[in-house]
Amino acid sequence: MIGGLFAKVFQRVPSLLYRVSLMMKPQVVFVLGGPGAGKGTQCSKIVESFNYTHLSAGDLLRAERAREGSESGQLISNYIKEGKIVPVEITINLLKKAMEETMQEDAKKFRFLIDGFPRNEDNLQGWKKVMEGKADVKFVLFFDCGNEVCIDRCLERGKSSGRSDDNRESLEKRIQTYLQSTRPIIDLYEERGKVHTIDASRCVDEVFADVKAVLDKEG
Ligand code: UP5
Ligand code: MG
Repeated sequence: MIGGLFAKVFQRVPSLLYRVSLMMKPQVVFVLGGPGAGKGTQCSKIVESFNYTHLSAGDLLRAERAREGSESGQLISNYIKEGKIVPVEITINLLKKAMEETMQEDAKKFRFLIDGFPRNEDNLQGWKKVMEGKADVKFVLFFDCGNEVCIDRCLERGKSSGRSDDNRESLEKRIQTYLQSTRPIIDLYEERGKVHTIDASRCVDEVFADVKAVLDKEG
């Protein structure tokens, strides 16, 4: 009787372990789009309704820039102002650390929105090198928005954001970087059938209605 019970429990251990190990593997949605397309705004709304943790690569870099004793602070500062993409070694370490810390705090928090990354080929290679096999990229949420709308939104925000790159000069560079380096990455995922494109030029709630429909379907 007791032997039978043990046998049953032990039979289930491998499947339980398998399920736990699946649970522990981070599930990632890359959130991409031009500067000011509304990535951060929509990620905040997603977090309110779905079990995701929002990690903005730009926010992590800005925090590292401000951290006392940071060896990369000055480099990050220059890159951001010039709208250039910071070398991936810096960004990937910040993302990995943030993911690990989140999951160490609460193992159930294994779903991540990675906002503003990967932005170029270097980012993609860095992700592959460090994270391939350790995290699953489910799909890309692409906030598609015209350049003029993007610029206007950032300039408007620039009146109060204090961001060193919310000015016309930096914005023109950010848009160029986006078109030349980030769009090809989105296209690459598109070819693999992994992109959900959202028309981000509409008002916040209309955009979110489409985002919600995607997440309801994809989980
Ligand atoms: N707003 C938002 N949605 C709106 C809507 N539907 N209608 C009207 N207004 C809307 O929104 C921008 C502004 O628009 C806000 O005022 C908002 O209220 C309004 P936000 O949600 O902040 O847009 P987002 O797409 O997040 O814009 P952000 O400026 O953050 O995008 P970027 O991609 O340019 O900035 P990020 O912080 O990701 O990166 C900054 C820099 O960091 C990069 O240029 C680069 O130098 C560096 N970086 C790297 O080097 N590597 C990385 O991996 C990431 C960043
Ligand atoms: Mg943002």
